[in-house]
Amino acid sequence: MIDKSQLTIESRFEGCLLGLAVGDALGAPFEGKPADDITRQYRNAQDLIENPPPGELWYTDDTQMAIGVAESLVKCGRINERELCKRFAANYLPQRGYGAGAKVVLEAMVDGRDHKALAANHFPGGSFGNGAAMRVAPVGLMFRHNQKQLWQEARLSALPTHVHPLGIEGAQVLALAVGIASTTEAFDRDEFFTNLSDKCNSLEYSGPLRRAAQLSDVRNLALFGNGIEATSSVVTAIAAFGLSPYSYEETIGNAILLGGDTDTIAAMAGAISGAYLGPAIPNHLLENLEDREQGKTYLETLASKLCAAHEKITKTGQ
Ligand code: RVK
Ligand code: MG
Ligand code: MG
Repeated sequence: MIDKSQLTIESRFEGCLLGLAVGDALGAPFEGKPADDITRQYRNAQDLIENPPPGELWYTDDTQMAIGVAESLVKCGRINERELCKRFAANYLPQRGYGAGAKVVLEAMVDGRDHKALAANHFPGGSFGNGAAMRVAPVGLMFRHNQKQLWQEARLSALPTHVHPLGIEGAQVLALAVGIASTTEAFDRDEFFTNLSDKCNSLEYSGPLRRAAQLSDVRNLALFGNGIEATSSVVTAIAAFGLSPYSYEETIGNAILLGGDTDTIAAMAGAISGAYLGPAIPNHLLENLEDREQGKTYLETLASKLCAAHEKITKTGQ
């Protein structure tokens, strides 16, 4: 077992945000492909990590929206709906590739139309896509010291776009996985999955989380799903981390080899892995991550600001 007691909190915040962005960007070229197409090209996770598609690693909506969540937490110290929507609208770039319903809601936000009505009604009962979970990692970091508050704040971070209970709970479970990973010194699989499954309200999450605790063969990871729905991707990402907690490369590589919603499953798995391992992302990937206005350097600074905001709330007991 690897002892993480020497890691600084800040290095875990940075590992998490960069881990999310690199997982998202490396998974993006494979999004929507069947697993067979990817495994014909790559023998295993290590092969994919060592031979990524050529060119810059360009992140998608997952990272773009996680940036908005982190920025709003830095500014307000907690989820403030108004500020969060303001950040989502200011950062919206359609070419990052959004979910079909999320696009409609975000464009209403940008235009100042009634986005709340769209979030509630565009899909009957609201969206159960994984869009609230893919962006929630900063909430897990910010409230890592208080699981009850983490659970409530993750819910608030979902609501502007995802009001379906399964869309919300997916975000809560993923935030909790990040929070626990970021405070864990020596990973204990049973304890990790029991903590998560005990907190769930829905069997859709608690059942697969209990099964993920028993997972030992990567060939069975696909049983957890590779879809765009929160229930077929959130536990998959957590299970990918649980299979290889000692290796960022294995974690995101295995997530991408599943095919389907590769950018998002790798983003979520990468965020958890980075929160646990800190600086563990291979240099050749990190150096290739886009580094313009809100690229690598911006993410590093944002992680540092989020860490300062977290330390402020833990000192003041907010
Ligand atoms: C393009 C029926 C529903 C539903 C409901 C389905 C980006 C719809 C990211 C919908 C992620 C899709 C992903 C995604 C994140 C959701 N009834 N179908 N109640 N709720 N769906 O549109 O932000 O890649 O097919 O809310 O959750 O990389 O289009 O977006 O992979 O799930 O999109 O849900 O998507 P949305 P999102
Ligand atoms: Mg995406
Ligand atoms: Mg995706």
